[in-house]
Amino acid sequence: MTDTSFDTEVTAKAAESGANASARFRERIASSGTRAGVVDTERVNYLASKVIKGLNDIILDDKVSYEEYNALKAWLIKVGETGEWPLFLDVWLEHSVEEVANEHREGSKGTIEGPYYIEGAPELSWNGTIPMRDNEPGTPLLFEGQVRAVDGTPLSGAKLELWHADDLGFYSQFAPGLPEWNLRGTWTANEDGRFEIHTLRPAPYMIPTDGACGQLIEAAGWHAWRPAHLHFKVSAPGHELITTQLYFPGDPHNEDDIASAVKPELLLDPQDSADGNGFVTHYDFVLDPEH
Ligand code: MBD
Ligand code: FE
Repeated sequence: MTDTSFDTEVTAKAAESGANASARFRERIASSGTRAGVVDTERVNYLASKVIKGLNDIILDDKVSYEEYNALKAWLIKVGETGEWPLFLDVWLEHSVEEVANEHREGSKGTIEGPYYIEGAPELSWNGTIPMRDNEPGTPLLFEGQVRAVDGTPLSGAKLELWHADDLGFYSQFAPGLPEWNLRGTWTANEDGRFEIHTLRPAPYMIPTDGACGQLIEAAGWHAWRPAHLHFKVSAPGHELITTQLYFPGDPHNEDDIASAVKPELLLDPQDSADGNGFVTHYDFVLDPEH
């Protein structure tokens, strides 16, 4: 008998995950209570002028034709129609924003958040198992370690949020047919700042190919892959929250991540588990003090 339980995921479309990512981003901006999305007039004048001049310089230097200009226009319209602005921006620009934002850090390296984070994942104890389906495909992974301050003090009660794709590369709440919190959880470190996260080893991830981003990738002869990755947000009172991702050695896309988000410090070292069932890997998070 053929197992058809994952068919809904296979039909996930760029426009659906794009629409979800756009809606989630708008909600987060609206509920943040900050002035996120509002930038000083002087700064807008400076940056917008620079962007427009940069593009005009490219058009003049590279003698861009009407054919190319209209292809760009059609493509930009499609990015909006397929809801792929979050995907486009996070894949091709966020890594530089992150580099600027985290330049000052002395603790663990961060990297980009990407378009698929959702606040409020189920709370688990320091050694809990991530929410997953009964028949969830994938190899067990025990991810254990400690959260510390830069001076080495263990951060008792630190919070760790983890989200990752399933074995087919789909994120819950962005692809259809998955339980709401599938492969998303929030752990609270114990008295010693330690945690033991039980999850599955994620598979390499291909960004949707049937939307505007996929069209660009194909037209330019690029590839759509990100290496397998675990997304984390780690925080503790009085310390700067860190948003990061961790990767697996030997993944062919660690060297050519479409999102340019891999750093050598973010590679794990998974070992065969002592009980013969999957992998175990150790990683410590070091948080900078809040300034
Ligand atoms: C992802 O899963 C991701 O992490 C990023 C940065 C972009 C697209 C999909
Ligand atoms: Fe991701």
